[in-house]
Amino acid sequence: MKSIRINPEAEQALRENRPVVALESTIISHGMPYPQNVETALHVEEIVREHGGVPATIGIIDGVGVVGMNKEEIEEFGKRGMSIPKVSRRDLPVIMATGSWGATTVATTMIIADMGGVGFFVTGGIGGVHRGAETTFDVSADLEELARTDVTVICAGAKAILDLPKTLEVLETKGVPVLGFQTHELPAFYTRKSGLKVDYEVRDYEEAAKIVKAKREMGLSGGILIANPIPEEYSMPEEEINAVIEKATAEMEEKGIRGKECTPFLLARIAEITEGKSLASNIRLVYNNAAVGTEIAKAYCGLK
Ligand code: PSU
Ligand code: MN
Repeated sequence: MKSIRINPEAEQALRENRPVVALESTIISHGMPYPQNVETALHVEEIVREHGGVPATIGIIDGVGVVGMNKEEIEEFGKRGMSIPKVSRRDLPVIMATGSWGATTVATTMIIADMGGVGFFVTGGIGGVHRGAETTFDVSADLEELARTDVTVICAGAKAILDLPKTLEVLETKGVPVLGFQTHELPAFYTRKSGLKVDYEVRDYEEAAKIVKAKREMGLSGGILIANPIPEEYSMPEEEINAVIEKATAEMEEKGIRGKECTPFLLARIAEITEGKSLASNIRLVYNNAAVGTEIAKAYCGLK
C-alpha cells in the first residue's frame, strides 16, 4: 500500500526547483459552506499559478494522501463537506488502513506535504490553544506539528476564536519561529491586530526565504509560521467580531461541543451571526496568503 501520490505536474516542478505550494482540505470540507468552499479552493489555486507557483491541494482519497488533487476531487471535498472526516495526526493510521477519504488539517497537510517534498503551505489560520484550555486541555495538534515537521506555513495568524497569548506561548516553548510579514504584530485572522508581538518582522519575500533556509541548514526540526495580516479593506471591526466570537463560544459550551467539532462549529456559527461577513473576510485573507506564500516559495527557489 502506497501512502501518498503526487501529481505529475507538482512532481516535475519539485524536480526542477520551481515553487510548489501546498493547500489544505479541512478548510474546504469543514471550514466553509458549499459552494463557496469549492470556489475559494479553485481560486486559491489560480492565485498560486498567477504568481508562478504550482498548487498542490492535499487530501486523503481512498486511504492515499494525494499531493495535488484535480478539480473534480476538490469539488468532491466541497460537496461532501462534513461527511468527510476531519483528519489530524492521530487519525491518519485508521483512515489509511480503512481506505477512507479524509480532509487534512494544518497538521496532516504538513505531514503529507513533507512526505511529498513540498516545503511551503498556505492556509487561512492555524489551530492553537482554545479559550478555556486550562480546563478543557484543547490545544490543536497543529502546534505540535509545527514543532516537529519542516514545512513553512503562511497564514493570517491564529484564528481569533482561540486564546492568542497562550497560543504564542506554546509556539515559543516548542521552538517555532513566528514571523510577521511586514508587521511586528501577530494578526488575529479577521483583524490585523492582536496587541501581541511576533518574534520578528520580515520586510520582504527574500528575507523570509533566507530565514527558512537558515533553519534548514542548521538541521533544526519543525516548521516556521509566517503570519500575514488580512488586507485592511477586508478586515472586520474588532469590537464587532469579538462580540460575535464570545456569543458563538458561549453557545458551543452550552451545546457541549468538544474536540475536533469546536473549530468547524465556531467558524460556521460566526459566519451565520455575521450574515456571511466573516466568511467573506476568511476567503479574502486566504487569497492574500496565497499570493504572499507563493512569492516566498519562489524567492526560496531563487536563493543560491
Ligand atoms: N483555517 C481556516 N479554516 C479552517 C481551518 C484553518 O481558515 O477550517 C482548519 C485547519 O484545518 C486547522 C483546523 O488545522 O481548522 C484546526 O482544527 P483544530 O482546532 O480542531 O485543531
Ligand atoms: Mn482541538
